[in-house]
Amino acid sequence: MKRIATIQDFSCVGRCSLSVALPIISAAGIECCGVPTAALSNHTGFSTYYNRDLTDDLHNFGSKFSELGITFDAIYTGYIASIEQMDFVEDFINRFGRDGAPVFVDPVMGDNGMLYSQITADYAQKIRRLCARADVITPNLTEAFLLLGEDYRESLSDSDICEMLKKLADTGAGAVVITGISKGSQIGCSAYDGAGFHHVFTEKQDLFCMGTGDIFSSAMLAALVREKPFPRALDIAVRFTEEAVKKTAADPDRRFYGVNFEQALPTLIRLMEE
Ligand code: PXL
Repeated sequence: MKRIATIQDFSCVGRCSLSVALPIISAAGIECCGVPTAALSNHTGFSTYYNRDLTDDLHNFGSKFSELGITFDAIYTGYIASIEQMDFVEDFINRFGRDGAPVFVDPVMGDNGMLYSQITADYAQKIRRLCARADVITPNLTEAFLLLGEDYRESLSDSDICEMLKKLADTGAGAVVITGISKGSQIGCSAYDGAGFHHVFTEKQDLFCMGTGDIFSSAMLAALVREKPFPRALDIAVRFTEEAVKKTAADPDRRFYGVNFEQALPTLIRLMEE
C-alpha cells in the first residue's frame, strides 16, 4: 500500500484541508498521513476563528520521522499557515520523499479574485518557489493569476487559459491544472502536462460552494498516486467533485462552508476501481 504525507491545516469545522484530504485519500486506498500546519476552530472563511500555528511542532514531527526512518511515496501540500513554514515544507520534501516521490502542491491562497484571510503578497511570492519544484500544481483561477503576478480576470478565452497554463509550466512545475474555470453553463478545469492540453468540463450547479478545490485536488492526486493516466485522473476528480456538489445542492440543511463530499465517496471508490 502506498503511503503519502499531506501537509496542510486541520480546521475542526468547515470541510477543507486535512478533514477532506484524509477521508478522500483513504477511500482511494492510499495510506494518508496528515501533517498539520495549524489547528483552527473553523476555516478562515467564517466571521471569526481561533488559529494555533504549529510551526514549532512541525519541526518536532520532522525530528521524530527522521529518528524513526519514516519516508513517503508522495508529498501533497495544501494550506500552509505562514511563510516561515514554507522552508519547512521544502526541507520535508528533501528529507522524507522517497526517491522519485512525486510532489503535489495546491497553492491555497484565495478564491473569486480575493485572498483568504492571513495570506499576503509575500506569501504568493514564496509559494512560487515551491510550485517550481512540484510535479503537479492545482491552483484555482485566482491562485493561477497570483502565481503569475497578474491581475485577476474572469472572462478568458480558451487560448488565454492555454497561455496561462504554459506560463505556469515554464516556471518549473511538471504539470499544471487550473481548477474552477467557468464557461457559460459549464464548470471544470484545464491542464497542461508537458505533452498536451486537457480540458474537462461539466454542467455548473446553481450553488456557490466553498472547499471544492481541496476536494478536487485530493481526488486528483490520489488518482495519480494510484497510477491512473493524467487525463483519467482529471476526469475522476471532476466527476467526484461534480457528484459532491450535486449531493450538496440536494441537501435542504446544507451549510455555506462545505461540500457533502462524504455522500460522493462511493462514486470515488467506484471510479478508482474502474
Ligand atoms: O479550502 C481552503 C482553506 C484551507 N484552510 C483554511 C482556510 C481555507 C479557505 O478559507 O481558511 C484554514
